[in-house]
Amino acid sequence: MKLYYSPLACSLADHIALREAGMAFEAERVDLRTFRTAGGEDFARINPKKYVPALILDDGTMITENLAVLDWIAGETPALQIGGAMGRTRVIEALTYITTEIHRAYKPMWHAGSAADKARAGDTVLRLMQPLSDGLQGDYLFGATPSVADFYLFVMLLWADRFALDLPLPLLGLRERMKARPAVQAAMAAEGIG
Ligand SMILES: N[C@@H](CCC(=O)N[C@@H](CS)C(=O)NCC(=O)O)C(=O)O
Repeated sequence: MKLYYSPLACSLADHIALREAGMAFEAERVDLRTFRTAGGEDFARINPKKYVPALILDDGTMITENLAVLDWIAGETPALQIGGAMGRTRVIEALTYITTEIHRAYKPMWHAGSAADKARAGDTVLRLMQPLSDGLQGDYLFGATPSVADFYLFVMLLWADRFALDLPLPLLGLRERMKARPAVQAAMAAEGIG
C-alpha cells in the first residue's frame, strides 16, 4: 500500500490513520508546486485530480478523496471505529463537515488573497470550529479514543496554529492530546514537520 502525501497537507490525517491502524504502507511525498513525486514521477499520471491524499492498495486500486480514504482505513480497523448503530454515520457526518466546511474555509489562507480575505477566512474557520468544540464527548470528538474524524480535525487544528488563529480551549486540549500520541509523532517526524 502506498500513500501519496504532502507535508502538513490534509493527507497527514490519512498518514496518522495508517499508523494508528498499524497497517504496512509506504509514503511518497508529492511536491504540490511541481506535481512531481519524490521518485520523479508526474503525479497527474497517478492521480489525475492532482490532489493528495491518494492511497494505492496492494492490488493497485486507488482511493482518492480524504473522506473516502479515511472511511476505508476505519472500515479495515475495528479499533478506529465508533460503536453503536449510528457510529459510522456520526463519523461520516463529522468528516463531511470538516472537509466541505472547515477545510474549504481555509483555502483563501493558503492561496493568494488579500489580507482582508484571509482575516475573513480566519473568522469563518473559528466560527465553524465552535460546534465541534462545544460537542466534544470526552478527550476526542466521540469519547475517550480518537476516530478518523479526529485525525482530520487535528490537521485543521495544526493549520490554525500556522495561521495564528485563537482556538477555543477544548480544541487546544484535543490538539495537545493528539500530539502526544506515538503514531502522530511518527507521522509528523516522517513528514519532517515539528
Ligand atoms: N477533494 C480533495 C481535496 C484534497 C485537497 O485539497 N488536497 C490539497 C492538499 S490539503 C491538495 O492536494 N492541493 C493541491 C492543489 O491545490 O493544487 C479531498 O477531499 O481529498
